[in-house]
Amino acid sequence: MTEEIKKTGVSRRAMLGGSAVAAGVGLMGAAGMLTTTAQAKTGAMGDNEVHPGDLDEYYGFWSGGQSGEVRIVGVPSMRELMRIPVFNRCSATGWGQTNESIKILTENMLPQEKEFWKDKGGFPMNGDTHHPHMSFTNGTYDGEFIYVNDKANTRVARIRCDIMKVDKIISIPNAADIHGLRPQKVPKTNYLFANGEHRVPLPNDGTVLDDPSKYHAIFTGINAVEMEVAWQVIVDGNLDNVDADYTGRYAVATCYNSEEGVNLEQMTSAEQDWVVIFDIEAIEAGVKAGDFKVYDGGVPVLDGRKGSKYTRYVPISTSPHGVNAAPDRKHIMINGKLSPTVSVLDVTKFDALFKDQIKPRGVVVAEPELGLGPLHTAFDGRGNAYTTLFLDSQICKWNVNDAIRKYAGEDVDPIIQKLDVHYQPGHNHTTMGETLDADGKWLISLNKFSKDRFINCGPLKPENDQLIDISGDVMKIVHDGPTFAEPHDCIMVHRSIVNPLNTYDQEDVMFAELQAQAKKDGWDDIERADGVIRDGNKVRVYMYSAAPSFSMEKFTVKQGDEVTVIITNIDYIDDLTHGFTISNYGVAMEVGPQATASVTFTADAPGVHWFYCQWFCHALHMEMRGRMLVEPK
Ligand code: CUK
Ligand code: CUA
Repeated sequence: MTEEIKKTGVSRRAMLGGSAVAAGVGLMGAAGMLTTTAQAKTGAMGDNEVHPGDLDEYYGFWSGGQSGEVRIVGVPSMRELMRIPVFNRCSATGWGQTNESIKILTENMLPQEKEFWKDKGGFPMNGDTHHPHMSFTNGTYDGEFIYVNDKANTRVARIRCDIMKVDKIISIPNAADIHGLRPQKVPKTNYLFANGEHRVPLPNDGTVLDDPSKYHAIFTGINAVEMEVAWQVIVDGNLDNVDADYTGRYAVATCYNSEEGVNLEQMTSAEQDWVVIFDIEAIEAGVKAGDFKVYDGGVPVLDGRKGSKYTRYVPISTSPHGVNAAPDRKHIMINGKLSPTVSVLDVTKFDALFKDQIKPRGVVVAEPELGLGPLHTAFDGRGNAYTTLFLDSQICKWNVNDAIRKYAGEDVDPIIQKLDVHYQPGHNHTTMGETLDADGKWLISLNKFSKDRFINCGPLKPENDQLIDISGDVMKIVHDGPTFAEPHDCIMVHRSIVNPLNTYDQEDVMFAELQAQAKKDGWDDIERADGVIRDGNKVRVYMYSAAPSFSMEKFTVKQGDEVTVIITNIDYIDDLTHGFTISNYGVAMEVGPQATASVTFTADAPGVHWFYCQWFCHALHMEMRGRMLVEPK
């Protein structure tokens, strides 16, 4: 989130050096000045203490931004518990190297992507995850899946919460650079809504180049069960963030750059941009009626530009950013970014809007002025909203009903408290706050800059996630937590909802192909598969592992063979993961308890190559090793 900085032309350092407010005011006008500031002192460190041996009450799922991963963080202790590789290459687990992960990374690529990546390793090694969200049933989390976008390579991934590994990655055709992503909440997550942020020609095959008037932004509905694109909608402007409502019928996306410009000046010239409201039922009817065209990927693309029956455009001050549906089922917050306001939309007015009984702005029921740079809003389930103010480096707590009363002309101040955070917050989140079960216990502020909060670790500084106790009347910061690039967003889910397995299930679908191959190669049970199968220059090496040894102490192949090593970990107790590393071959993978994993490589280097278990598993872990003997040609 650096739009403000680019717009003002002020360097990050200058922004942080106290001129943030000045720059912001210059940018937004005097109207952006704060009116009231009920500054509360922070303190009371330790309120979030989780003593050794005690467990956290919430699972936090943090996106990893340009690291391409998703992280599991215990809340309120803020301990990082696990990293889930998604779009990145992971040296520890072999994600991006094992045959199983490569299949997931490549099986749903578009034909032209396959062609492009053919000589470049087969798939991209990077990703940019912004928005992790759990699947819903009846408006609250159901513990099944986490979905996350990849802005860098226009993909969406799904993580299985039983094993905390990715099981599906899909490429989104026609769109460019998926940013906003949200699951449908009611009746359940049938759809994921995905915003293609950047505008590109349709099709983007080189026929149209420097003619931005022919570029489009695309909104995508993904069938979340099958993980395939259901339909797409062309919109005016570009798309930023998106949320789904609590009726299941509508999705709302922010648009900055309604000007459809291609440089900063053009993108921020208009006073107003808009949000686009999508009528999902109307879109489904349009697909049924054949009211679409087909470009890449064989998916129906409907025209949702202004005047379409599938969408409505509600004018909002320039460059709105975050979209957040409140747990009152009724209100959706549009965060102003370059405007000091949050616009509150009333979902119950959307029907009338689509019937053209009211003007687009008629769905706006409040627009409180909160401070400089509102980006995202969270909720406590008690009628209060918490908005990050990027430029002011504050969280503003305000009352939604009071804001509505004020908009209607009453003399009330909706702002309850402003709390300094350190520094420049992007997203913020409350425990269960993006569901009907918002419980108002904890608020996290994901701050883009840590500046002086930690000892210096070089020019690249960590970010700073601050945990805030919101259970009382006054917000209190209780913890600073440094993070590596770049958690844009997170969710915090009560631990009663998430129930991961302790060991794999050998019958799991992810092992089906390996089991079928083992059967063909003569083993009824992959747990006992142990031997070398030669098939021309293709060699399959089966072994199993039980602490502290592999079933094979050596195997022999010929230089130039294409070798696939297939390992089943037959240990079935908790916490007994083995690994398989071949030295000087760049090969390493995780083999979890009761899991089977495989890796394929060419045995180019002759000689003796030790393979060893790289996951500390036993007192004799160092001895858990064997030799690959590669005969020279
Ligand atoms: S965006 Cu980064 S702070 Cu990608 Cu959700 Cu708002
Ligand atoms: Cu097995 Cu270390």
